[in-house]
Amino acid sequence: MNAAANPLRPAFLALLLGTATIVVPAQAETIEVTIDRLVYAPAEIEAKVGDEIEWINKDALVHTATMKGGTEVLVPAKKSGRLLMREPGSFDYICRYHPNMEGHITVRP
Ligand SMILES: [Cu+2]
Repeated sequence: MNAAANPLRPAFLALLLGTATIVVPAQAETIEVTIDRLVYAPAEIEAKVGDEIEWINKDALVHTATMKGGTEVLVPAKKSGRLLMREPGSFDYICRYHPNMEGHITVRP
């Protein structure tokens, strides 16, 4: 029997939970965009600052998500690429190699 240790346990758990609450910030999300046959789907997405966008490339071709203004994510064939959205704004992007591929991200504060 370990009766002496039991009264300490709830306090220990409360301490752990309290710590977790401090460490975990506002919940950030990962928003997935599939690339299939040279199309971003969905083409229009909304995110919050701190969210990540993940492009999942189902094609056997390299694609990119290239924002006007410079930021570029390389999305290799059959792989994925991620981008952390650090600022609010409205961003158009295209694929560097297939400029008729177009997508849009709205990032809210
Ligand atoms: Cu492409």
